[in-house]
Amino acid sequence: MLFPQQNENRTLLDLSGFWKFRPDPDDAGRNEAWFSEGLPEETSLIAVPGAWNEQLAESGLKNYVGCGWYETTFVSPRFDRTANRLLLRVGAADHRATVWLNGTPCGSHEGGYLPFELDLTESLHVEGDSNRLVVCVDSRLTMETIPQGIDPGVAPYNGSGYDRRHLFPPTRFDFFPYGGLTRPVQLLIVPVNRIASIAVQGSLAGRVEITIGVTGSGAVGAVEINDGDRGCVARSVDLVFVDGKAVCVVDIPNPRLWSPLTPHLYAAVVRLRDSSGTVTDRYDQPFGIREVAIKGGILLLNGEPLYLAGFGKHEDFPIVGRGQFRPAYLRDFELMRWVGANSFRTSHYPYDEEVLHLADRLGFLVIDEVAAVSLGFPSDRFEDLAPLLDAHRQALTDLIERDRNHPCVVAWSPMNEPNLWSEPHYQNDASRRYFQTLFDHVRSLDTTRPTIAITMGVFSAEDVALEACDMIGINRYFGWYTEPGDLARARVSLEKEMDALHERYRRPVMITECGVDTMEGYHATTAQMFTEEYQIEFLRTYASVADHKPFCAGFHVWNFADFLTPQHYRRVVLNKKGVFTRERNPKGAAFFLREHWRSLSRIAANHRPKGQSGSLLVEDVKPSGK
Ligand code: GCB
Repeated sequence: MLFPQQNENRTLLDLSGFWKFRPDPDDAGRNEAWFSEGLPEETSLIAVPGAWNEQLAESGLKNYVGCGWYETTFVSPRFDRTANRLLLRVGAADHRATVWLNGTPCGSHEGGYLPFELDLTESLHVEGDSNRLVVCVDSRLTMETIPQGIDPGVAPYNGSGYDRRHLFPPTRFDFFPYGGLTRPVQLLIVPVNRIASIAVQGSLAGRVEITIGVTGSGAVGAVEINDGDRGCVARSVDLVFVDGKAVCVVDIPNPRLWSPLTPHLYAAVVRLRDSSGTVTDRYDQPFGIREVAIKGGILLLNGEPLYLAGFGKHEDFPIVGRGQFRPAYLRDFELMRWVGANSFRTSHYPYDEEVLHLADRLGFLVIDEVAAVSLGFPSDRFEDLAPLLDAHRQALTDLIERDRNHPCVVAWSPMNEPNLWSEPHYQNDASRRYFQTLFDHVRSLDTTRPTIAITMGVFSAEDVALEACDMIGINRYFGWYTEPGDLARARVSLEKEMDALHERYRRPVMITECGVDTMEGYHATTAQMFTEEYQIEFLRTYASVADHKPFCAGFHVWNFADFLTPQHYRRVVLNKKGVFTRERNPKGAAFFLREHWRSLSRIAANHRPKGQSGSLLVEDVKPSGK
């Protein structure tokens, strides 16, 4: 789905602001027709975008999982209704939304974290009149949604005696289940016959293939490649659309490659013209030219070995929750650059599109993940997995369609830690087929990026999820959840496992998570869990293992910042594994990583984020001082 754009053919109206809001724990709203009569009297105000939980905590919304009704009004804009449509674009409604305009249903959407559009034109009042827009957002999850929820019909304890209800609010995952309209809600006035999709793929030689999808018929198109101040550097011949699609190839002479050090962006400017030659639609699609490949078991960017240094993150901020928070996005990039990271993972769901635009512009690499976290399968029969598999495939399709043009995206992650709870119905032919189908699906949509399977340790190298992927990501907590406090044993376990994975698969292996809960201000002279010194020594241990294995494609610390979790005795409000606090203040580990990553020759010159200084001449890892 195209990111919204304002230009001479497209108008963008922002509906951000304070809307009326009412939670609906009893699901009364539909019976009482709140969608046509408007929300009942006792409503709160709510900021859109923003999760409802923290902003309305005192009204009882802190741990609320259920339906919430939103209402706002807008005046019908002036536009030619024969030639244009008015679309509603929702950046993300977590996790399901139904929309009414002036009491008429306009459609619904399943799945959070990803955008959707609905056509409002037919229900729109005449120009100048006010319209009532009502959106019902439901944050409940089921066993057939991505992410999955907790099935109330299933026995509370799993095969290993682990209580499925152990968290409050109950979730399958270790991050807070925020609900609401978390990303922008916008109105778009777009031509009836319009550009609906653009996929750009460039080769290092400067050959660029552009695939364009359109709605309607009769249009002729053309593409120009713009290179900022240099203006147009290549243009296509006229394109005729067949079945709503056209493909063109253009050559850019002496292409400037995208890399973290030189995040150079071009724009593919696509125009549609009608039979009289008038431009009827235009879309400027940014893209970068770079190549990600795996050769001889090594991950490469533009033909050079790539070492990913960075973090697993979360979209989690005080008060807005998972809501859009632009100043914080920039601050996080500032801090990642300061600390010497060149990459991050969108753990455990697709992030705001604006984050990816920033990563393109600022030169960071991204492992892009869908929200399939801690999967649990309902049976040993592949046929019974169909509803979940459909939702999972759809989430991947939507993610790839949204993000495929971002040069920052270096790999697709179709899941995080399936089988976290040692659920039954795993590690069998049905789950093997499930993963094979998923990875095949990703490859059918994009062959230009590797897939990564991110697993935890129970089945280690035997894990069925690893069989069909291109790269292996391991989340390991030796020295924390196992071998607590014992970093010497942790090192041995980590080395042994990485070597075994390499031996068996000969694919790049990366540490996608490792970390320890750390209370800022706690100190000790000996290895003592929860202290700042322990976090430093833990990360030093993992970094030294990862940095010295040529097949290791990187090392991501869990987590960039402390983040809110559901309530549980093992979390003191937050998961405290952040290298920064939730407010983005550094713990001691931030200074360790800054020194370490700056001295690391494996983060080659062109993979260091722009502005990152440090010697590039060091032959090998230089341990940091202590
Ligand atoms: C993991 C999960 C992550 C958790 C983390 C932890 O393996 O992928 O979601 O937050 O462990 O801190 O336990």
